[in-house]
Amino acid sequence: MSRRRPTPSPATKRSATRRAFPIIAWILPAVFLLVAAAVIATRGRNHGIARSPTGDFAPTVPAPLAASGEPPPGMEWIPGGEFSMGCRDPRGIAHGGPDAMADARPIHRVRVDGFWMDRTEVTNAQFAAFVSATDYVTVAEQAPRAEDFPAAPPERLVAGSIVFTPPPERAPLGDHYQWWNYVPGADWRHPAGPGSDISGHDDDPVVHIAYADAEAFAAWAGKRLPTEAEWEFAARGGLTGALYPWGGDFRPAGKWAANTWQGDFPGNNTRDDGYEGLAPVAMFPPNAYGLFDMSGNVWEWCSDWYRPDTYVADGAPPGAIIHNPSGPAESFDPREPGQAKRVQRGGSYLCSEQYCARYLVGTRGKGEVSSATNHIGFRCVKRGP
Ligand SMILES: [Ca+2]
Ligand SMILES: [Ca+2]
Repeated sequence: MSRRRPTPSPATKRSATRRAFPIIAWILPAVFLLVAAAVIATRGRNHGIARSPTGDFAPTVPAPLAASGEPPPGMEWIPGGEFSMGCRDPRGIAHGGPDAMADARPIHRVRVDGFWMDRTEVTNAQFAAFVSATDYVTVAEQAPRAEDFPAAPPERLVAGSIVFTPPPERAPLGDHYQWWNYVPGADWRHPAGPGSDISGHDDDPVVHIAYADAEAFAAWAGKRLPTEAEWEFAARGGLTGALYPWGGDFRPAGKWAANTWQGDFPGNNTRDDGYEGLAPVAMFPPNAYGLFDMSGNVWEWCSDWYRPDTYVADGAPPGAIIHNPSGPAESFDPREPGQAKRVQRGGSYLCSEQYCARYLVGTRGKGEVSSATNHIGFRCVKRGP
């Protein structure tokens, strides 16, 4: 049997409204508080990044696969799993810098298998052991060949590398020739050129490393260079959409978390983080996977060719999960279309929010494969069980 609800009279409505008012007065603030708490909780889980309406950063899901056997010396187990790869436009956020970082979008879903990764950037001592065992000669130690540089005068075909040389005064940030110089005699043993050396710097990351040098070391060590996806998965340390390998604050608890640049780039380095140039490896806390200096100190080579549209051109439909991506078949950088470039990740001690905020974990860098400088190094990975 159903009972028809009587139509209330205006007086009854007013009476009901008066009765309901205390309830409304109680419910509305409660709903507001619940919504506010949910927003705060969501921001907490995403380490300072508010979710966009598209919800493009989905939770990182580490794989359950555990490491088996003894860890290789100096390496950490990275479990692999699913994560959202890329970076939102960081302009406007604190320390986000002036670059839209368009080459790091769309943010997309990737799965990588588990692997071992060097805990630190490869050091001078480690590279010296490789050279001692193999008599390897780096690209920077070899004179450029005339057939590769037909327009260069013979006196310019001398071995050397590119060294950061800060100008005495403020320089326009659009002209990097103001602070990069090709220095004859600069190489991994002489980071600033002839007259400099690495004595006492065994634990500094090795620099002036061209891509072929990094590959040669990795092969000798029974390792390989990471793919860009492996590198970013490892750098994120299991966090979801975080700005940095350690979370959402550039300086957690007021402490420096990476070796970057403070002061007016490129002429005034205030070295507030304790280091004007290179820091020995592992001077700042590791991320949750036990990896040091994934942000800052030296750039790290990855095995992928660089294209600014890699994430667009992978052709994956929306929602697809790309498994172990290894990058495009060939390099193309519209800014320097004739140069073959590989991906570099993590930024360096020269990264500044004024100029290059690529200490942000999802951002991408690139380098011409034969060009070494005194802020480019690498670390290796090794396939796991
Ligand atoms: Ca510094
Ligand atoms: Ca680094």
